[in-house]
Amino acid sequence: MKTVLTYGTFDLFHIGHVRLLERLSKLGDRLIVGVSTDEFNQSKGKKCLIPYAQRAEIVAAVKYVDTVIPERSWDQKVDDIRKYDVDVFAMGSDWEGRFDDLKEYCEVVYLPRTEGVSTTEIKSLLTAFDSERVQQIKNALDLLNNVAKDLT
Ligand code: C2G
Repeated sequence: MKTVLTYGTFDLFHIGHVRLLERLSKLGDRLIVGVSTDEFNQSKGKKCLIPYAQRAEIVAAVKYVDTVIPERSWDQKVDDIRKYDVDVFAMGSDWEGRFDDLKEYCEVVYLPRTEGVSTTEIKSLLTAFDSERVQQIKNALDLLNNVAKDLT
């Protein structure tokens, strides 16, 4: 039984997360995912929109995932590798090199990120739909129309 372990926030779950989990599942027979708790995310300086319980339930519902555990600190990885007899620790390539110290305990793999999508980009798209922002855009368009009328 070859076990793969990864960690992540998985906020605003998107296709980049799905494609990573799919590829990770192909590295072994069992995929364990540590989902960052809300408290740990605060220590990472990451503001989550979706609370931990929902993020964990969404990841657990993904067919490529066998087990979900809470990620409460940076330092739990070695304990988790031992506890679950992990063969491969894998992350997306934005973490390239950051966890090479774990090579002492298991294989460490970094897989290419899915380009063009991220939780940050989705958040910025959401602000574009913010009603106040829409009103500002409407006001600007009205102004431009009036200027255009004056010029004709
Ligand atoms: N990811 C990806 N492609 C994207 C976005 C994310 O492959 N377009 C990968 C990341 O490389 C990471 C995983 O999906 O391996 C989860 O990404 P995040 O939810 O942003 O997790 P992160 O905040 O990087 O937390 O201890 C490690 C941390 O908990 C990782």
